[in-house]
Amino acid sequence: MAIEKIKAPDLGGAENVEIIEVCVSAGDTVEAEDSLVVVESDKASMEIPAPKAGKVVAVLVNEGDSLNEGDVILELEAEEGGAEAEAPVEPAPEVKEEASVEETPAPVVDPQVSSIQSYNIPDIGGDSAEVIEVCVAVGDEVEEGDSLIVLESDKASMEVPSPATGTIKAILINEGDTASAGLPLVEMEIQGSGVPAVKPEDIPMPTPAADAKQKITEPKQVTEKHQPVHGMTESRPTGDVYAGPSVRKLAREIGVDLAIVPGTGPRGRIQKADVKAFIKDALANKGVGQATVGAGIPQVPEIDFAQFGDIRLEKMSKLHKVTAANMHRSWLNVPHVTAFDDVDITDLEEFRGSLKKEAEKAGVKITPLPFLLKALAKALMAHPKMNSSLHADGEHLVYKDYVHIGMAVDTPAGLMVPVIRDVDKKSIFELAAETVELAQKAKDRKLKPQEMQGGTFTISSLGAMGGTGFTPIVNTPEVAILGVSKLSVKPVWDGANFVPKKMLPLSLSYDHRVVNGADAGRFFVFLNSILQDYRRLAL
Ligand code: CAO
Repeated sequence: MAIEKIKAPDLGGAENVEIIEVCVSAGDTVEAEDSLVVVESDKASMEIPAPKAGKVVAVLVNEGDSLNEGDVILELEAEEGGAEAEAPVEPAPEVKEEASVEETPAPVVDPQVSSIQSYNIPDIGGDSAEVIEVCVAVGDEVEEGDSLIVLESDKASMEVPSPATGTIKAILINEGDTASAGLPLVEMEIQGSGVPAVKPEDIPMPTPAADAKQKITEPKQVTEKHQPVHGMTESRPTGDVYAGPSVRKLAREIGVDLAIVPGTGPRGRIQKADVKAFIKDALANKGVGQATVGAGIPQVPEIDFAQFGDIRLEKMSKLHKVTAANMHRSWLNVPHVTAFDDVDITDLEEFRGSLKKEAEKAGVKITPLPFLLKALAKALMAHPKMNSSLHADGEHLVYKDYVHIGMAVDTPAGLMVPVIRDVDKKSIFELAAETVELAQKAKDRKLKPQEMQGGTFTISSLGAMGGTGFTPIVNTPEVAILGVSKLSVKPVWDGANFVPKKMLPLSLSYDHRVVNGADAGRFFVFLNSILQDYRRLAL
């Protein structure tokens, strides 16, 4: 039997596309069309199928390699008379000439005038694909290049970017619809003279190839993904579930929500094995004799509430569902302990008050939050365990030499946690400006994924609302979170008299696998000593 070298097909003209999964090993028998490797760019992923049936003799590429057209992927002992795929490889979606967008002479626009433009599905390099996600809502302001929908076929998933900057006026397609080139997609209000920046048929379609080009100059940043908890979440914009098309398909077929499946692949990518392990776990837990084993989680019985009175059903938003899943995961996985303290911030409040005019001049509003952030950064640097994470192997702690603090923000769509980077290096005024900016972006749903990643600790402030204390849930893989409640004036005994003091209730929840009570106690005392006497920040 002949041994054939199976080469990479045309990847749409792109070079150095990353291999994110090698689906076969030497000795495997493959059928024509079975996936050999998966390549991926920032916007799309594509499986390269076997051109014919046979036995894999040697795999010549690895995960993480860059692939170019003509590179040998593997050696295959082809079955005699074995079925051949109709086409040697799944054709890469056609790369549209993006130049057509740029080359269109820019119309003279009057920025005061707006117009409604309709846009259709562009050429998606095949007959049709399923709409697996609609990423925008009516009223959303989108920028050119923001994702409108995500499409998925058997072999590829891809995002359709907005062709222009404007406001979504109507969405003409739904999740689950079958999309094909030319079908109506959205209507947008475009600011300008009424001439669209790009013609509808010019919507540039990202392809693995097109994105791979981008990747050469802008390598994807490798960042840890945080699991949002306690009602906080990263918004999961389009495709934020990091998985290839075949994994998505498998998950859909067996009804698994990928948002709650932990990925063990490179950069946390979810692989088929992860989905299977997840199912296995779920099945193992279900029906376990709780009296003897104790590991199973008893199901909450389903109740027909309508028998007690009128009810109405309201669909939970995607953000809400992701938040719920992540809170549940953290609550089940992390042994939580919460410590409470009331801190005397009378002096700090006086200092804050004295900065009011200066702050106004600098164009910022100063709440207690930036002071808390700054004090936290100092405390985290002095107590690095509180800024660490438990390694996935369960045998190491990962210490981080940076202090990036996530801030829970209440938004109409749900809770989000933008991350303020390098808090230790920023001034109070800078932190005040950044918290306002990030909170606004969160409320406008304008946060970019990287603005919600990389946090080392989280602060959740309910101080403006009220309450005397709460137990925040750790934002795994971080190991601690600070909850802030409402400041109140309380009588404090100074040794001779009761004097009125402004007391701030704080609650510190921590992961008891990593942080001992004594670690947390020392950290809390250190933090509170700064808040009580802000001059200590300079020590
Ligand atoms: N005690 C008393 N008053 C407080 C306070 C506290 N602990 N913290 C803030 N305030 C005051 C502020 O000084 C401000 O007062 P003025 O308007 O008189 O100056 C007012 O409350 C409103 O503050 P704010 O909410 O605009 O600003 P902030 O910096 O305190 O918080 C942000 C910003 C984004 C954290 C907040 O807007 C928010 O979204 N909080 C909700 C977070 C949340 O939901 N957490 C729970 C998540 S887990 O379920």
